[in-house]
This record gives sequence, structure tokens and C-alpha cells, in this order.
Amino acid sequence: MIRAALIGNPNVGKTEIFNRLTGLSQKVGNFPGVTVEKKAGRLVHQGREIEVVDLPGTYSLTAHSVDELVARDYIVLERPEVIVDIVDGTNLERNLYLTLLLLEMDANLVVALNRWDMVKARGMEIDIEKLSELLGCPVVPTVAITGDGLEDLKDSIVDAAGQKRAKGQDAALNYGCDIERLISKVEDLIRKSPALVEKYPQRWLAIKMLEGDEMAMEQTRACLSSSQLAEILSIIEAVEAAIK
Ligand SMILES: Nc1nc2c(ncn2[C@@H]2O[C@H](COP(=O)(O)OP(=O)(O)OP(=O)(O)O)[C@@H](O)[C@H]2O)c(=O)[nH]1
Ligand SMILES: [Mg+2]
Repeated sequence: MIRAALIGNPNVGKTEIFNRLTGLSQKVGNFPGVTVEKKAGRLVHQGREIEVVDLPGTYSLTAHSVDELVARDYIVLERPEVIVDIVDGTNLERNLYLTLLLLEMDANLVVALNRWDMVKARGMEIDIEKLSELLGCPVVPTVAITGDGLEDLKDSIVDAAGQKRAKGQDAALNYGCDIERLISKVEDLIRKSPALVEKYPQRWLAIKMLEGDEMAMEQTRACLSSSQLAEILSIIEAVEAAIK
């Protein structure tokens, strides 16, 4: 079975797409925060069974609210094979922030460029091929309310599941030589704990630690020795000094 998660900013059409894919009828509404819990459904496509999980909307992978925590925990801890990032095509710039964060996860990402009807109606132009090239992942235009593009989206999910997990380093943000060197050092320390390696994407965890993320720090405290922790803390200080 392929496990695929639908993630995206609030009110972009995730649940509308979920309902179309699974035949279920979860609540949709034209305001943010409609979905507050994760919901799972299933479908079969190209003879493959796919479990799709609809998540609450989130702007980032730093948990600022309970809704964001639900989405982030699912992506980080459950590690679905395919992450479908639902993007509001009429609000590309804001939405792509989360997309960049998702590229840091070692996951197979598929971008659904939703509200394609509104993009057209407003005469906006988006070069889908170029966007796909820049992100290094498939980009599929969709209109959740009519179902346009959803067959292509299902094809892309099946294709993505068959691929080796994308390596975050290749496509993700590059933070510049100095910071990248420090990220690698933290990654080396993370690799000393099999439990951490098993549970989290290493680069992602390293970046979260350097951000001072509470959950990341807590997990690490439980899994590394005090001298390893001290080393990480000194790296965090070096990062803080570098970005001042
Ligand atoms: N025109 C148009 N409207 C859409 C499209 N997709 C979703 N909508 C509308 O956008 C609104 C939000 O849809 P939802 O599916 O509830 O969005 P969501 O991302 O699940 O929202 P949260 O759960 O609150 O994060 C609803 O009124 C949908 O009917 C689309 O492709 N085109
Ligand atoms: Mg929803």
C-alpha cells in the first residue's frame, strides 16, 4: 500500500481534493482551519492501493498551534512515502514557503497546483514546467471542485511512490557554506544515534536543532551523550554568531 499525505497552507483545497480522491465527504469551507484532525481514506489507482491522509492546514513545519503540530507530526514521524503539497495557484509566493520546507524532508514530493480555474480566470501565467524543474518534483495543475487534473495527480502519486526517496540535500535550500558546514557537523552527531537516524530525516533534524526547536532538542537530549550534546550546543552558538 502507498501512503500519501495531503499537506498545505490553510484553505487551499486539501479536503476538497481528499474527498474527490477517496469518495468520502469531509467538511470543506471557504475559511482557514476547517480541518482540525487528520483523516484517512483509501483508493485504488493503476491497481495500487493508496491510503490518503488529509491534514489540517499549516504554514510551516514548526509547530505554532495544535493544527500545525498534527500536520508536522504526521509528516515527520509517520514518514509517508509520498507527500502531496497542495498549493493555492493564486497565491504561489506565500504557499511555496512550505514547499521549500517540505523539500528538506527526505520524501517524494508531488505539488498539486490547485485553484487552476482561478489562475486562468484571473489571467495569471504560471510556467508549470519551469516550476517543476526548479523544485525538482512533479507539479500537477488541479481544480479540486471539478476534479480536473486529479487523474494526473493520482498517476504522479503512484510514480512518486516507486521512486527512491529524494535526498533533501540535492534539492533543498542551501544555507551558504558556513551554515552548511555546521549543519553537516550536527548531522554527523545525529548519525551517532541509531534511534535518531531511524526516526527522523537527519538534515531536517539538524536544521530544526539549529533553529532551537523544542521537540528536536528534547528528542536529542534523550538520545545523545552529554558530550555530544555539548558539542551541538557549541555549534548552535556558532550558528547564532554567524547569522548576527
Ligand atoms: N474555485 C476553486 N475553489 C476551490 C478549489 N479547491 C477548493 N476550493 C474551495 O476552497 C475552499 C477551501 O477548500 P477546503 O478543501 O476546505 O480547503 P482545506 O485546504 O482543506 O482547508 P483547511 O482544512 O481549513 O486547511 C472551499 O470553499 C472549496 O470549495 C479549486 O480548485 N477551485
Ligand atoms: Mg481541510
